[in-house]
Amino acid sequence: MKFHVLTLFPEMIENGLRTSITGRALEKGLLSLDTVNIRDFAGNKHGKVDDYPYGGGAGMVMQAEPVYAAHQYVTARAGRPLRTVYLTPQGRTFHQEMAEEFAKEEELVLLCGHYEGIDERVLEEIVTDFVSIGDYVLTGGELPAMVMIDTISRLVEGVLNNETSAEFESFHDSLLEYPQYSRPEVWRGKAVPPVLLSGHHGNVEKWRREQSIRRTAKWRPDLLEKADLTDKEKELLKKEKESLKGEEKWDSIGEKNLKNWLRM
Ligand code: 4GS
Repeated sequence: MKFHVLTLFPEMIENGLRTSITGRALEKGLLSLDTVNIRDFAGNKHGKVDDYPYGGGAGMVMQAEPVYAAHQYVTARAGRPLRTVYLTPQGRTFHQEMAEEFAKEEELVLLCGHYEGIDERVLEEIVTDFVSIGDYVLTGGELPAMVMIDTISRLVEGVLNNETSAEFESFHDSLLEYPQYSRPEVWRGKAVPPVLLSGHHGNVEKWRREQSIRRTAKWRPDLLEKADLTDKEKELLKKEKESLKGEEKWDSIGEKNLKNWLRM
């Protein structure tokens, strides 16, 4: 899959993505990353691409023409119109199913704004999808673009070591992941759940599935509505719900640790 990123900070995108799993996938040619510096399309020798907002107000606005020219350059090379995402708090909130949809595209353009945003007129001309990564204000669309590319990339065949591992993870079946443990067997007096050392694959799978359901009920009960549980699992859940009520939540675990750190 090919990602084209239109940005004033291409090095931010390059540094973020040519690392770790996405970095290896890019080297292998499973993914391709084309960062396009909007400043190269400034149309003036100073490379100026922003100006004051009409009507006044704080900050600067990215001008329409350099963004349009950069986008034209990318689509002309592709030889066809490309799905173009603009990262903005005004967009639809990004989620896993959206990533699955985008992963079907062969090429995707991501447009990153900086400063106070981009002249509305060019957005109306080129953007097919307005996407937000959450309700908070960032300095630019680069981090959101990287979040999207990272999420979409791991759905591309071959990017994860194990081709099947993406489908077993969080959100695929609307359940949270089960807890993970590694060596040593006992750490600070805390033992690894014995079933994981039993070598009984069936029991391990059963325990993990139960943990996923328990944890989802405890931390993200909203997700359970979408999960498809067997009748047996729904029974289990009913029983668990009572005992979950008395269980410690992250807030109180966090509070306890915070008091320790502060030596309270
Ligand atoms: C987001 C966000 C964002 C908004 C970009 C202020 C610079 C900034 N983009 N999801 N201008 N949250 N963008 O905060 O996508």
